[in-house]
Amino acid sequence: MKLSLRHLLPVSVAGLLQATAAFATNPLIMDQFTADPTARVFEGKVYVYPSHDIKAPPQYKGRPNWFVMEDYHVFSSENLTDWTDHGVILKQTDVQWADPTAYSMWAPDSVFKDGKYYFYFPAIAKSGGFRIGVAIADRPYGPFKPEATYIEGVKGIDPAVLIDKDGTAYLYYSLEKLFVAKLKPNMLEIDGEPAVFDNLPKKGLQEGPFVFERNGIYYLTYPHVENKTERLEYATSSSPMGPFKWAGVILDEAQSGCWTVHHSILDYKGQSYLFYHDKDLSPAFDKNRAIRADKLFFNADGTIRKVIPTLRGVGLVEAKSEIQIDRYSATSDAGVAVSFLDESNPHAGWKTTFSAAKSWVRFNEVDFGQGGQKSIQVRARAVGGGALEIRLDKQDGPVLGRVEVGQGSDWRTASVVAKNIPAGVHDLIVTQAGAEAVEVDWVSFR
Ligand code: FUB
Repeated sequence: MKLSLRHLLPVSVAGLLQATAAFATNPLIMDQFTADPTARVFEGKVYVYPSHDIKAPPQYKGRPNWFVMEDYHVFSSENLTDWTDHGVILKQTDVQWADPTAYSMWAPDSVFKDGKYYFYFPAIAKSGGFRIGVAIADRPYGPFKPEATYIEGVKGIDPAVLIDKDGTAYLYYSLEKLFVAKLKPNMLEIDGEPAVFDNLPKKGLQEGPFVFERNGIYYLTYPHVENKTERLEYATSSSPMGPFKWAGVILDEAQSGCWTVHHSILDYKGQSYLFYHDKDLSPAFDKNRAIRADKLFFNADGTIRKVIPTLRGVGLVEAKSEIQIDRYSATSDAGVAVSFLDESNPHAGWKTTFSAAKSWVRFNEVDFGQGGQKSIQVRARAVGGGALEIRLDKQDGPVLGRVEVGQGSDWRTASVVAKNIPAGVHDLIVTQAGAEAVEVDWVSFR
């Protein structure tokens, strides 16, 4: 079970605390729905500014089965494993110009300039239509104070800001197509008229632009509906204002059928990452999404390699933690299934069911530290009684232990003496060792 501190606290206390939880795998945040992640490096840490999907409250009178969003949280991490939720940084009722009945706090961005953090967000204005506002803070986690009015001359959603090498800031946003406008040095007004990027694919919605510069190439990355749902594409230019030339696909349409795929791209400690979302916590309703991260790689010529989405994600997992093997790196061709532990509460996470002799799961990058852990603990159940074998690095790697799971329908924590536990980072292979099916919640080395 993947639980955060928030699950253990009364709501009033949780709202005040900076809750920390180890979410090295995808999705990154388990205790709430999150979408549209813009990741930035501030003060040496990764800060992720997502939007916040919620279930429609009774007072919501907008479009049914649509995005419902009333506020923003920000999450930070130094290691991409332990994420701190800094709580609500801005809510619709704080914004004078926004319609507080619209629940339309869609995809945001945050940038740092001259000692201040500028948070750009869309919302439906009291005067009608989507507008883009700015809120300002001294720290990346707020408190953010919204400006009294939206940015004049801009109508649309999904703001993203690039501050170029010469200090000039550009605002990108979308309204069916993608737009750019230069920002004045005050970061609050546009300088001149917005321009549309109209040489990108002519057919299908484009939104969620995210622009960055690398080795003199400007990359405009964006979701585009080429077929049925959004996929991530990119185009390149020698100028932040374009024209941008279509260059390829970064992420294919989600296999889950999630219609949107808002994203951002970040370099952190020598590695590039794609932050994006899917609907892991809400398979039947793709307006309740969950943010994810996977590694992204450039080719030597500056082109971007397609990202293969993973459950395993990007953070190292400590051996002593409750290792969620349902976020596996690979499995045998048959005999392994993943499902919610509690169908009525997806936030409680998943279980792995092994249903064939020798079926296996590989979970990469477990950090054993100095090694020498004494026991293997497995939270599991096996109606007919069963067993698991846990090996290191490969299917015929050293056996760390064989865990017998007693017969019964209750979840229990089985324990066995651990052997051969090495130091450092290794992959785990968990295999069904008996003939009977076994369900596993987590594995831990203590
Ligand atoms: O989250 C609401 C909207 O869905 C975003 O603004 C779009 O980019 C899409 O992800």
